[in-house]
Amino acid sequence: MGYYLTTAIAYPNGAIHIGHAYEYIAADTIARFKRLDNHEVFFCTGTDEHGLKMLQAANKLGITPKELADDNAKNFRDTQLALGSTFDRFIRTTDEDHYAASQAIWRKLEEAGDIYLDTYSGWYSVRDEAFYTDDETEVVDGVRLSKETRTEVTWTEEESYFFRLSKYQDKLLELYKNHPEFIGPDSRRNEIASFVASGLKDLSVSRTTFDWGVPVPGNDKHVMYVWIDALTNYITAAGYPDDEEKFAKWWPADVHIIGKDIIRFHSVYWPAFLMSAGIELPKRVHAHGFLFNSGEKMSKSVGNVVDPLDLVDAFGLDTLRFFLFREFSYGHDGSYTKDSIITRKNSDLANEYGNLAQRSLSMIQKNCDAQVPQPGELTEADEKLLALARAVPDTARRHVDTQALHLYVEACWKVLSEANRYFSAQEPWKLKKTDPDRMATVLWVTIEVVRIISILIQPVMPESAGKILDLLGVPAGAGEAGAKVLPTAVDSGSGAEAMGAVSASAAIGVAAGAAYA
Ligand code: ME8
Repeated sequence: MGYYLTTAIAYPNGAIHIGHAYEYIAADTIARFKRLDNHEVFFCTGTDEHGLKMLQAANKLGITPKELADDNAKNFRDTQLALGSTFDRFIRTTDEDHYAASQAIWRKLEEAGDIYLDTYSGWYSVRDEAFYTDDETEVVDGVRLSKETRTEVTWTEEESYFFRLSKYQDKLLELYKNHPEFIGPDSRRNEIASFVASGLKDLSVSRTTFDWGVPVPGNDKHVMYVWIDALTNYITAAGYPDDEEKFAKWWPADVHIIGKDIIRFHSVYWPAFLMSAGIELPKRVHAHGFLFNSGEKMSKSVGNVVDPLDLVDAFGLDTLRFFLFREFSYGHDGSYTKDSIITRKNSDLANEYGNLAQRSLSMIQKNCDAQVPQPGELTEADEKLLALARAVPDTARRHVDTQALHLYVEACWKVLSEANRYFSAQEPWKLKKTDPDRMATVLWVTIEVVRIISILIQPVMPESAGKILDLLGVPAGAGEAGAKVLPTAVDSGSGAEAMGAVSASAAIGVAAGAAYA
């Protein structure tokens, strides 16, 4: 089954920051989870290179916007790779196929009678690349700001094409009512529905005062409003308009992962454009919260922009990836400090996961000839723990499908906590002398749980979970029909026997612990 997911495409007008990384790592985790669960995945990300914001940033540096975009798009791409992102396409809105797709959708909107020429006068925020009405702005200390985003707006008056957004008000309200899953998390839906219900004005969709954009077909004086071309990236990547086979395979997208500040563009404008063009709507738009550094919004002027690779250097990639979903609800804002990362690393990773793996594996190494032990008859406590672990794949699937990544990780950690309690209560180190068969069973149950959770958590921590699976002798093959794929964890009745020898490395304990030391 195919699964198409996207991130927002970032403005490459500056450096990539931890807020961007939060989105990329989340999307990558979902992509990896879906692959593990035997879906064919298409994961698209990229950069949004047109518009006044890019032009102004380039002017300040004395370079062309294309030069600025080339430099920074490379940085965004390389950083995503360094964050472990497994995207299938990195789209740049200056790509040739994207010009073709943007012009094709424009013509569709025109054919539907939804584009007309008029004059725009109103407030424009370059920071947001958004238009605001008079009452959506206010003057503070002599500067006019958008009330919602607090960014400066400037008066703009020019000939412009308009899109008949007002025509889609009722259809959009119907969409939110009939497909409540279209906007996630649930809490965002009402906010959007009441914005639409309060009345939609037609949208200015072209500019004439600069030319850094996709030319409007048939009128070279105009370039498209940057959001028209930006949103279109999602269908360009899926093959629109020429590659019909590809488009049929991937579109509609399963989910657009975005931040909360751009939900209006994705859940109001984008579906309206698609309805007008007669193109199917994406199945879901999920907005995550904002990430703050020690409670402060990151900004270049405050000088607290955090380079995600600095955090990777300081804590390790898997720790960072894990921390983001263990610490915050994927939908709400979150504030982190270096101390909060260290605490999670020590308590959740080193203690609950690393130690459990290390203690059970080193006992097997020493006492069971480094072979997965044969379990004897299972007690109620054994059965209870195994049942808990075997229920997690379905729970995880459910949470990943609604992008509740924190609940997916939490479900895994609940089982690990339970397994730690079980291990302490069973005291296998004492059984060694009194009842070696029972010791073997306890060790088998424990590593069976470690195996299931390690398989499940690979999308979040590919390297560390992979290392533990290697120690368990679980063969690689995630994404194929190998033993690391998710369904194995479900039909795991005979799971541990299939593992074979645990790593014969004398460093077993060290290596298992080292994943989180
Ligand atoms: O909005 N925490 O680009 P962008 C979490 N080009 N997420 C954050 C964040 C933070 N502190 N700061 C930004 C744009 N983001 C448009 C998108 S899509 C067709 C066009 C998120 O570079 C933000 O919400 O300003 C968005 O999803 C993404 O990073 C890119 O932001």
